[in-house]
Amino acid sequence: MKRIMVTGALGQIGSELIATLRGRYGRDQVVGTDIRMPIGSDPRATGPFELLDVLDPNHLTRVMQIYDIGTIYHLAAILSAVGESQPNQAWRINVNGLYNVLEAARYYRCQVFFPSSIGVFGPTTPRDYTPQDTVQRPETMYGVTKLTGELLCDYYHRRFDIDTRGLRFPGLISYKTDPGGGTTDYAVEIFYAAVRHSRYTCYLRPDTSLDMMYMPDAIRAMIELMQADPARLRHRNAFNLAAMAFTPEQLAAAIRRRIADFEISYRVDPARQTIADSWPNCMDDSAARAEWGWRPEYDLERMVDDMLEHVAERADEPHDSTSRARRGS
Ligand code: NAD
Ligand code: AKB
Repeated sequence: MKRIMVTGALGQIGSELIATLRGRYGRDQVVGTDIRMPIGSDPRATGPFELLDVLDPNHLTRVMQIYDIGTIYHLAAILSAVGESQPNQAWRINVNGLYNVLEAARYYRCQVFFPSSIGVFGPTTPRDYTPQDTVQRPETMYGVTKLTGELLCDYYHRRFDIDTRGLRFPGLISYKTDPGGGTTDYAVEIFYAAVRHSRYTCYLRPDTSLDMMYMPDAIRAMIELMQADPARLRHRNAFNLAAMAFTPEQLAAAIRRRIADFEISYRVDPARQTIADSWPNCMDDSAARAEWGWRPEYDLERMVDDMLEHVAERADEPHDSTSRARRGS
């Protein structure tokens, strides 16, 4: 069996994806790659791992040849908040990096997974139950790069018959690896702040509704889409994907039902608020449900129970609850 390669494997999604893929297909079948290396007893180091910059096409193809890669989960990217402060870098990594991956996939005839985002929509898109096929005029560099990615993946499928598939992820919530500088990171930070200090200062307005998803659903969705019968896929790049939509005040209320003295206050960051205001309140994911049987397992209540349990277990570990967006790393 040809091997699977994951780019950006040390990020929020990649860290959990390589563990799941290795559990399913075997440790040596999954090659993690990133511009950083896992260190010490990091579980992500238990299996093949290569230092790889997706902006280096020669190194990319060499790694693919050495490991006989048949499938690429291309996760390396810059997220929305960091992307707005470094638009040039966001374009280079998100677009040129994807282009290098698609060219390599064309050469080695690989299947490619591309993660798109709710960021591909903009203020002129219908905000409620955003349709699968609708207006896409994003106003962030992140959105521009993700929309370009969707189009490039469609093109490589149509023109070169590459099996490209993609999902428009909502904000992802997880406890194993910190989020990487997005607009939705508050929905992770809030749990650490609640468990440690019983209070959180949120950078979005209390009524800002956004789609969110718990990481186990996101990982399952990626693998299910990649295994789906291609004859049933009308959209490929990329499917709207939904599980729950909530505002900061609704999430805070759900946490308060479990931590009675939890308090939330608000100090709005205009940059991230502007991004959030341009994204949908909630998406219609009926195409994913119809074409490959998508069903989320975690709603708000179940996600909050699970997050609080696991974040409490990690309460003694060092953790910087400010997101990478604010830290700029
Ligand atoms: P992340 O920021 O946590 O991880 C990205 C990884 O890419 C990092 O480990 C980083 O070191 C690596 N990277 C950066 N530049 C690189 C380069 N030039 N070459 C190789 N690796 C490089 O991101 P994530 O949250 O894991 O997101 C993965 C993908 O999913 C991204 O494309 C993102 O746009 C998309 N996505 C994420 C979310 C979310 O909420 N996490 C939502 C929608 C879409
Ligand atoms: C971000 O906020 O940038 C990501 C995303 C929704 O794409 N979480």
